[in-house]
Amino acid sequence: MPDEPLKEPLDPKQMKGYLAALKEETLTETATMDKIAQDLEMGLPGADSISDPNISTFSRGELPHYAGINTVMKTKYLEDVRQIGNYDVAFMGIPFDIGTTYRSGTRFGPQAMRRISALYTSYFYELGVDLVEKVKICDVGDVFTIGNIEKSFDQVSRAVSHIYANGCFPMLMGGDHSLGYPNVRGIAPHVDGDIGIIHIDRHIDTQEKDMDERMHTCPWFHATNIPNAPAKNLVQVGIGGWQVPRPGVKVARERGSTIISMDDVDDHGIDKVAEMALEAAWKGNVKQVYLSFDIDSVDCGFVPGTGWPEPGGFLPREVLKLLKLVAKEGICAMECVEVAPAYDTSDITALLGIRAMLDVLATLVDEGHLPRQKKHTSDAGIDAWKGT
Ligand SMILES: [Mn+2]
Repeated sequence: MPDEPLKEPLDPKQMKGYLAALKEETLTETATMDKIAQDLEMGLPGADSISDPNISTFSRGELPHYAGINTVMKTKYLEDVRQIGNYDVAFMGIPFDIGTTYRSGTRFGPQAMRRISALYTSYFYELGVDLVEKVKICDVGDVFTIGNIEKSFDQVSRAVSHIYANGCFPMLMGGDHSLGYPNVRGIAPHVDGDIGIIHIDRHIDTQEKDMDERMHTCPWFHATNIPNAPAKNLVQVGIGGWQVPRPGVKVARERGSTIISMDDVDDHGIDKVAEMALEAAWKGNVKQVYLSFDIDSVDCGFVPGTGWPEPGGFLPREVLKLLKLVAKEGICAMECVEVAPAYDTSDITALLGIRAMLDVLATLVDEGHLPRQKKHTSDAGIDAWKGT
C-alpha cells in the first residue's frame, strides 16, 4: 500500500457552524422579551387551555408566521414619517414599474417581499445577529408613485432624501431598476464627498434613453451625471448575455466605469471580484457607497419572478456572499429591484430578494456600521436633490 499523507481531521469545535452556536449565547434577549410582553398586553392573554404563556389571543408578533399584517418582518409600520429620525433603519417600498421595457409587474415587488419576509425570525444564525436586539427598524410604507416617470422620480428622491437626511438607513424595495437614479439622487446631496455605486446585475443599464424615456435600462447614465456621483466610481458586477444594449456599452466605455462580467466572476471567484469592486467604488474622494441589487443578476432558474429573466447569472449562494462582502465595508443605502411576483413560483424570487436585504442588514450590524454611533443628519432640506 502506498504511503498516504496523514489527513488533517476537521475539528468540530472550529467549524463555523459550532462557533455561530457559541455566539448565540452572547446575544441579549431584552428587546425580544419586551416585544412579547407588549404583544400579550395588546393581543390579550391566550385561552385557558393554552399552556404556553407567550401565546396571545390575537396574533400581534412574529408567531404564527402565517398570520399578521405584513410589514417587513412585521416591524412597526411608521405611519407618521416625521418620526423617521427615531429609527436606525427604514424599509421603504417603491411600487413603480412604468420604466420596464418588457414585462411589467414590479410595482407589486414590495408587497411580495413584505409578505414572504414573515417567514423569518429576527435572528441570523451564521453571523450571530439578532436584529431586534440591535437596531430599531421600521417599515415606512410606500412612496406615492403615479403614472408618470419623471414626476414619480421626484416623489422617490424626496422620500429617500427624507429618510437619509434624518439619519435613518434606507432599505429600498423596488420597483423596476429605473429607480436607481432617483434613489441615488435623493442621497447624494447629503453626502459630504463623493458617492460610489456598486451595481449587481446582468444588464448594463447605462444608456441615456430607451424608447425616448429614462427607462430601467438607463439609471446609471443619469446617476453618474449627479455632480458627486462620478462614473469612475461606478462598478457593475455580473454583466453579460444578450441584453446589454450597445448604446449603454458605449457610454460605459466613454465614462470609464468598471465592468466585471459574469465571465470575470467565473475566472476569479467571488472574493477577488468583491475586492476589486470595493477598490474601484471607494477610490478617490468617495465617502459613501450605494448598493444596487437587481434580482435578475441571479440565474433565472432561481428567480422566475422578474421582468427580464436572464440565464447564466449568479447562484443564490454566490450573490449572497458577494453582497455580504460589499456590506462589510459599509454602505449608505441598499436597493433591491425587479422582483415581479406575478411571474414568481412559490414566492422564491421575493424570498431571495428580502433575504439579500436582510443578509446585508445583518452584516452591517455585525460589522458595527449599524446602528450609527453618531447619527449623520443633514441640514440640506428634503428637496436638496432638485437640479442635480
Ligand atoms: Mn437587470
